[in-house]
Amino acid sequence: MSDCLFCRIVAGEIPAEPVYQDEDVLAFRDINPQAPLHVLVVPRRHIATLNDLTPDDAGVVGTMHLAAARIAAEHGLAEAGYRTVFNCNEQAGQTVFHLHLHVLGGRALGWPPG
Ligand code: DGP
Repeated sequence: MSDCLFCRIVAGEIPAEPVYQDEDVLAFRDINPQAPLHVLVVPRRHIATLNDLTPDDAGVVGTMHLAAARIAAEHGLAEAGYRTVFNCNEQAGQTVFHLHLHVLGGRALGWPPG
């Protein structure tokens, strides 16, 4: 989808700071970090929201979580802890409609989120 921001990042048309990639997912630093580590893990294939997942997407969603855990470990956060978040649609604050898993860590994170 040429009008999707994260599709354009995946295609290399818009620069981003990658931290992990494989054949199914790309992870890059959030442009507006909310914690010392704030990475977005996205599927290379366009999926708009969690609501749009099908059973065929189970593998890529698993890969996204494996990437998140790997990134957290590589940044020394496995023991201290970190958070993964999917925002789905407007009331949850989703602003980019290409599925993305936030990986946040490096500070104490409040609960519940706002
Ligand atoms: P969400 O609110 O869950 O849809 O999160 C979207 C995130 O995307 C938000 O934390 C900011 C980030 N973001 C928006 N535009 C860009 C961009 O051009 N580059 C990068 N790296 N991140 C972006």
